[in-house]
Amino acid sequence: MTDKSLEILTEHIKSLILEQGFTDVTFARVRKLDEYIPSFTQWLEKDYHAEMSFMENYKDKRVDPAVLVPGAKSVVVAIMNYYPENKQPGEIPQIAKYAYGRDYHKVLKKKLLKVLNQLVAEYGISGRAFVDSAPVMEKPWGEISGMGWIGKNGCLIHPRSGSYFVMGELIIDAELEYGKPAVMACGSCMKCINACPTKAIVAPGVINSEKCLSYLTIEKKDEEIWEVDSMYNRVFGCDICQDVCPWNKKSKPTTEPDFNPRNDLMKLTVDRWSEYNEQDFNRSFAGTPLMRAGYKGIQRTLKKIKAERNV
Ligand code: B12
Ligand code: SF4
Ligand code: SF4
Repeated sequence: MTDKSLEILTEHIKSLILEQGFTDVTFARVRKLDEYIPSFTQWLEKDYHAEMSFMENYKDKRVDPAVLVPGAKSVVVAIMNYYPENKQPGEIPQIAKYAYGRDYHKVLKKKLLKVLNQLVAEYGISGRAFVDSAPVMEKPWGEISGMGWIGKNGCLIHPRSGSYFVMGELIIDAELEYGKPAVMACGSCMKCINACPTKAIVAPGVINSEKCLSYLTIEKKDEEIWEVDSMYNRVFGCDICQDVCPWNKKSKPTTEPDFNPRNDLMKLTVDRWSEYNEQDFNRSFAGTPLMRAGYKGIQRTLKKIKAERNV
């Protein structure tokens, strides 16, 4: 391909992605993620993945998209802002902002597949779409492609959009024009590390999941949460280390209707939660991220929140 045709194809993919409502898109050449292997290996060795044993699987594929998708040449990184226009009142049990509306896996995957199908039809390109659905190291690809840097809070930060976005990728067999790796811009700031109530950020960018309220409320399967003294009023996920980040000061509300808050989310007091039985819960929250914790997971966390409040 000539430089001109690379440029044309890259611009075409960019406009297809942005037409789907994504906030930004960047491109990286497929290669092994050599510089990330030591930190990832250490993270696993220290058991910072807690009981997420799926993080131990398919390491060869996780660190090299060419093993995951044979013939792959490019990673297309797409992000979508989910920052809500209105937030839950602080006194009710808090749901992380990414979980206010429809499950992002479904929203992003559908859009990425639309783009992929068009590329298949127009150019005979082949590839796969991923949204946290397979062993892909999404944040490192965000860094390499120039989308943003991995902040001390462990989240990818976009210089203009902050970190309230979710991400997905197309891994395709066509060459494109690639971005330059992003430069870390946290500087001497330590706000997230100091604000994390459970001290789960054990080093800049390194999260000990066992202590992280996001892990404990979403991924942990046991019937009781013993690892932390308090839930800090988090019933599903946690945004504390993002809320304090100066790069999120200018966050703009999402334009994706699927991310609008479901049902009576703004009024979910402890009492209102108590009125839900499993059937109501499943009916109300079908298709939302809350199904990952499920009725039992949410009830388990609420039990701890209630015990702390003595209600
Ligand atoms: C496992 C996981 C979790 C775990 C662990 C969190 C973590 N930070 O690793 C738990 C359950 C705690 C979690 C929580 C959350 N998650 Co999560 N999670 C993932 C998942 C599935 C894998 C991340 C992973 O590989 N972690 C392992 C660590 C070791 O890798 P890493 O974070 O990429 O870190 C690299 C750098 O830190 C770097 N590094 C560190 N030190 C050094 C030093 C040197 C010298 C170098 C070169 C590199 C380097 O190397 C690491 C790789 O080795 C991704 C999806 C995916 N498939 O990638 C979503 C993902 C990261 N999560 C996401 C979200 C939204 C969240 C929450 C915000 C949800 C919430 N509100 O509750 C929280 C945020 C918690 C936090 N502060 O990070 C988004 C993040 C979007 C963004 N802007 O960054 C992702 C990308 C999902 C998506 N598709 O949108 N998550
Ligand atoms: S998500 Fe919450 S508990 Fe986890 S590292 Fe950030 S502030 Fe700490
Ligand atoms: S709060 Fe400060 S240190 Fe933490 S991610 Fe944001 S800029 Fe970086």
